[in-house]
Amino acid sequence: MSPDRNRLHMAIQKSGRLSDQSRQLLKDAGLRLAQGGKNNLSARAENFPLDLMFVRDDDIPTFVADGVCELGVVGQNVLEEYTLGLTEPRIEEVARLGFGKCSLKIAAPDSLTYFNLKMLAGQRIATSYPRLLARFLDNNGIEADIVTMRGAVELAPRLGIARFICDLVSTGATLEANGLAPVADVFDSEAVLVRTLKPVDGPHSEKVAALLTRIDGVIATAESKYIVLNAPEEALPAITEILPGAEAPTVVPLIGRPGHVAVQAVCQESVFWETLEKLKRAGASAILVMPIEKMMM
Ligand code: PRT
Ligand code: ZN
Repeated sequence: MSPDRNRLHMAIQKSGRLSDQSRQLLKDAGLRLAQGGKNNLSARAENFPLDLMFVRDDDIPTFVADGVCELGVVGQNVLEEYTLGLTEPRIEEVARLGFGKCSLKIAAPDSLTYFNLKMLAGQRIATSYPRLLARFLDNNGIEADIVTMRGAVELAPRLGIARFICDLVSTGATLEANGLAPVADVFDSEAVLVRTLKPVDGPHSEKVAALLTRIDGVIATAESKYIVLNAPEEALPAITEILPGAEAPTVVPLIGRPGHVAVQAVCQESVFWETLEKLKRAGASAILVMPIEKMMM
């Protein structure tokens, strides 16, 4: 790969749990990605000076820390494991992306009827995240033997490699299928946008800032809704209280209905049916909830 220095570079996972949503994020940010074959290592954005590099998730922190890519999308689990091995900061998290959620957990054989962290002392624990596990054990004053495996960690107890494991869990089905049960939470993770801490030159840093603003907009829009409703004036304090994450709603008088107003607000948190029911009970009527297509703060 010989990167074109007039363009930005972003590392995303080539194929795996984060690939589709990483690409979708960029599409939502208005980038048109050139169609390439599945085996392509990179792709150009046609309408923004950005090249995407498709790599293994484990390599993303290195690419970004080294400045080969100014930006990247990676799981906090992979980022933190990498960062714990550095002597000085070389990469920083700039935004949480809300997908790829999982949790690094310690699991024990499900035959175990009682568990206490102290029971880990002197035991062997298999994991692909030795630094995160070592920090957790350290924080809890426990000395145990960490067995590092690159994959198939859940097989370790059956193979007699370790009694306990420490692995990523999302639904818990893999643990269950292997006769294991979660006993302790080590680290919660989701996909994040990362940037290099290597100095980025002038014109480049403007492009980075422009892209980050767009991505911030996409993240804000994902949860946000525009709410319009009618209400008697005296119900306004209660209604403003209920509107999730709405600052300073717009209030306009309703012609022909004295004492009644229309309220408009951007809600930056999820709006559930329960929220609408509460609004109605507080006196609101004609409640409309609309998606927001684009937003720039
Ligand atoms: O080839 P490459 O190295 O890029 O991919 P990979 O196989 O290392 O990674 P991949 O695609 O499996 O995961 C990429 C990232 O997705 C991880 O680093 C996490 O940030 C995130 N993620 C979210 C997960 C999971 N959920 C997840 N459930 N990563 C892995 N798992 C695995 C887990 O290791 C276990 O084997 O899924 C199994 C457990 O799932 P449940 O649903 O049965 O609990
Ligand atoms: Zn990987």
